[in-house]
Amino acid sequence: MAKIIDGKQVSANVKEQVRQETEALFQKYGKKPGLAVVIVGNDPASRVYVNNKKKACETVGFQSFEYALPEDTSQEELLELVETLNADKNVNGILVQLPVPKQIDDKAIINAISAEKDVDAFHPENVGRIMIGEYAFLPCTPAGVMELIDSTGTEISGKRCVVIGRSNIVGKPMAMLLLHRSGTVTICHSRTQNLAEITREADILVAAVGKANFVTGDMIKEGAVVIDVGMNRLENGKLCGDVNFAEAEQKASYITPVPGGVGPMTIAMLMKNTLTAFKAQNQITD
Ligand code: L34
Repeated sequence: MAKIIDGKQVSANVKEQVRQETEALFQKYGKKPGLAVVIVGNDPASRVYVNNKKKACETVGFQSFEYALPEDTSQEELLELVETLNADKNVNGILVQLPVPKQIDDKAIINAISAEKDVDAFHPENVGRIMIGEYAFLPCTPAGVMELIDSTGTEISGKRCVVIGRSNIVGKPMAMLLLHRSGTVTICHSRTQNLAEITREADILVAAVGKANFVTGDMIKEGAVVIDVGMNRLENGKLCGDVNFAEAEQKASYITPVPGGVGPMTIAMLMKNTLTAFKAQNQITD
């Protein structure tokens, strides 16, 4: 029976570290980090995530600025807001919650956010830095997954790591972070043949597919560490990951729940990135 990785606890530990450092820096410099979160439209899931981000800012002692824009906001209007936030000295981190409504090109928005304030690490400059291992911040979800794996004491070096999903936001950077830690990494996706054969080799399996209960027990190696990035809402309103938890917990050594696994870590790592951005923008090196 698998041990459950408590994402709430691990995220609380990360946030507590951020809180303490933030307080110490405030004592010394009289300034605190500021995070601007922009939400466009009325997606209820995005609303929940943005509220959780605001709450986390309070917990760690950051200033947070929320911009809730209507569903019919134009790309030009959003770009204008991003430019204003780029120039605002009180804003150290800018996050435009995705997805944005269809009249807005998310790439254009991401490109417009100044790379130093891009606490999601979605800007091409930051993505490129991750590829060469010289980064200021890591994308929040993959970075959170690394913390969760590390919380189990599992050695990554030399292990077979399989990532299911190849998105720019999770799958691709996830694979890169595991590679930086010397995992032997395979990325699987919708065109992968014999998927179960590949996933059954994984010592560390990360599911980022976006399909409820996609990973079944027979796809998991005995003793594997299973990380579920999925955040699927069932018809009954219940949240459900990409992994069939009841089956997987019979095989895995460690497994993350949904909710209470990767989601809270995404937010904790956002706090960490915002603190990093604040320090860099204020030339604080301690
Ligand atoms: N720009 N857009 C941008 N940055 C991000 O990092 C995100 N992401 C993803 C969606 N769009 C984004 C998030 O914030 C996913 N995501 C996210 C953040 C937090 C949670 C889930 C996804 C979260 O708090 N999850 C809780 C349950 C929340 C609920 O009840 O619905 C959990 O325990 O998993």
